Formats: sequence, structure tokens, C-alpha cells
Amino acid sequence: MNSVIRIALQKSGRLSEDSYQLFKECGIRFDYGTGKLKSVSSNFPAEFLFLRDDDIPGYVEDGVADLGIVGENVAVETARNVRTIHKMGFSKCRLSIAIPRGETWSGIQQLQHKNIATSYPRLLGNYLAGEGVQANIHEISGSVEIAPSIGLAEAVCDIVSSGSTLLSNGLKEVEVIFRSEAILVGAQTISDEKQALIDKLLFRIKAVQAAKN
Ligand code: PRT
Ligand code: ZN
Repeated sequence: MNSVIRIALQKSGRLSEDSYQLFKECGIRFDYGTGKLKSVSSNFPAEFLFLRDDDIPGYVEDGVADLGIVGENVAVETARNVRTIHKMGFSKCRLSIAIPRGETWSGIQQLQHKNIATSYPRLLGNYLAGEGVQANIHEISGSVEIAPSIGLAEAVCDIVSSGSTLLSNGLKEVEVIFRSEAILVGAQTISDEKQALIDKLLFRIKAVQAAKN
């Protein structure tokens, strides 16, 4: 039987360009863009699915995809049963707590019984539990940084990279709770034939990464 590995990539977003570029540098050709949701490589036994990043861990857990590239923050937050195969070294960012710029920060205990807005309730909840802080976590799916200025929360917990979004919303970063980068995830069980293809792919990825360092 001729196996083909299915790889889930983010359709369009902060992971996409680097993911597409990586496969190109690995010499694996496939078409993307133009609204395509699926593409078969012309020179490697791989099929690519283009999805929203949040859906990737679930597709991999269910075995619909054999591999996926996703932010570690999303992989942990979705808590799907997938294994981390490799760190990709791009889309680096951090998940941080931020408060209004004019306020003083005396430490995480300051958030005891306060309201915190986030799209990452699990990661935040685990962190606060570890610190012994009980807070009200308000889960919102986007524009988290606006929450303090509209009176929804005293603090936010969101992804930061350059820090300019926090700055332009009058917030300051006070505590990093998680550091993230893109990771290659895979299903917990895989056939020997597919594992051989994954090993071949991984060999090329490592060679591309080594050439850059
Ligand atoms: O449509 P889809 O659901 O697929 O995409 P998405 O909008 O949910 O995700 P996307 O493309 O924004 O991010 C994908 C992944 O990239 C994230 O899960 C992170 O792992 C990683 N990443 C790296 C980032 C950032 N940098 C980043 N800066 N994800 C989000 N941001 C946002 C952040 O939420 C905030 O609004 O950018 C803003 C902060 O950026 P700075 O530079 O102003 O600090
Ligand atoms: Zn998303």
C-alpha cells in the first residue's frame, strides 16, 4: 500500500507563511492560496489541509490529519491528546498578563478576586491555581485588550509579540505566563509506513533548520 501523510496547516494567519515556506525549503511542492482547502504534493507522498489554527489539534487527535503545525499556546489550550514531534522555531510569542499602564504592579496576588479577560482560560486558570490566586476569568474570543477600558476586567491575559498592541491600548505587560512557538504535532498512534514518511520529513526539516543556524 502506498501511504500518504496528511498535514494540517493554518489556512491564513501568523503561522501560514512560515509553514508554507518551510515545506518549500524542504523541497516539498504543493499549491495553496486561491481558496483551496486541500492540496496534494506533486513530489512527496503528502496531502495538505488548510484550516483555522484552533481546529488543527482536534483534527490530529481524531486522526483526520497525521500531522499539524500549530502554536504551542493553542495546542495546550485545546488540551487535545496529540504529541509534540518538533519545535519549529517560528511564530514565537508569549502569553502575558497586562494591566492599565497607570497602575502599579505588586505581583500576581494583586489579581485575587479580580476580573481577567482572556482567550486562554485554561492556560490562565492553571497558572493562577499554581500561584494560589482566585480570579474571575472572562473568556472572550478576540479584542481582549479593550476589556479594561470598557470596564469588563481589571487585567487581560493575551498573546504578545512586539508589545505594540498593549501599548496602543494603554496597557503594560506585567507577567509572562507561557512562552510559545509553532510546533509540529502528531497523532498518538501511527502506522509504520506513515512513521517512515514522518521520519523522512523530519530529516529534511532538521536539515533546513540546521542550515539557518
Ligand atoms: O484564523 P485563525 O483562527 O486560523 O487564526 P488566529 O487569528 O486565531 O491566529 P493568528 O494567525 O493571529 O495566530 C496564530 C498563532 O501565531 C498564535 O496562536 C500564536 O501561537 C502565534 N502568534 C505569534 C501570535 C502573535 N505572534 C501575535 N502577535 N498570535 C497572535 N498575536 C496577536 C495577539 O493576540 C495580539 O492581538 O497579535 C497581537 C499582539 O501583537 P503585538 O506584536 O502587538 O504584541
Ligand atoms: Zn484561531
